[in-house]
Amino acid sequence: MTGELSPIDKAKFVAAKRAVDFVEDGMRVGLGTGSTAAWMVRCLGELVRDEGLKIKGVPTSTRTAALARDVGIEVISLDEARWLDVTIDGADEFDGDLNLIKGGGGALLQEKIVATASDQMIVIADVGKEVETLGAFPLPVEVIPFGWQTTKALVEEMLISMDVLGRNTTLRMIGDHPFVTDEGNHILDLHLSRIGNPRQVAMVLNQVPGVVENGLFIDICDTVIIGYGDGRVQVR
Ligand code: ABF
Repeated sequence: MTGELSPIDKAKFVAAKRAVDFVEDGMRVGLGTGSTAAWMVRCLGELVRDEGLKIKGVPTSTRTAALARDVGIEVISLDEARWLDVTIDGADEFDGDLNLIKGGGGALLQEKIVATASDQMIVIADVGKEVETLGAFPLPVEVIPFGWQTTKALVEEMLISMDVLGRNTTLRMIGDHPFVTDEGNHILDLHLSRIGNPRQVAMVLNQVPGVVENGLFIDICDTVIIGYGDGRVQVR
């Protein structure tokens, strides 16, 4: 499955492989989105096929659902699962308090719902995702298409009132068209450089009419598994 991996892919793979040690027979498992999570789904599929691991997977995006089915994992909806034993997902950044920025892949809404509906949330990430302070990665904010430009202006006003650095906000595009999430929404990317008070920013962002959810995951992640290019893994 792995062949000759680049250091970054090796780091992602070893973190993903270590994470599946936390998955036991009979578990309902939230399946994350992104390239690191994809390695985890593949590793779980191998255990399902080769060791008869019995799990039910709840995907956090249509692309993760397709991959999970491809590798032989039984996929169910969150409504069928109701609650999950563990969710394993990637991240764009994590800090010392295990607060995260997620949503670089545009799946933050389902990811946050699934992660919150889990007894345990495990983040798998290459060491490059670790930061002192969140914010270098643009913060994704999911907004409904109706009046998105007004929503964008209100978000910018809110940032100014909170004296948050940066404040350059862009509509995420795919080619010439706005990116559309699995729920049919758009994503604003907030280029804030550094977010000194992520808990407060997360709370206030969701008060803005038109904002559906933001990519700050505060007090949701329980464990981070960090992969290194030389094959080392650290569980924190
Ligand atoms: C996903 O994992 C997203 O929330 C986040 O953007 C992504 C990280 O992607 P990758 O693992 O490819 O670096 O859950």
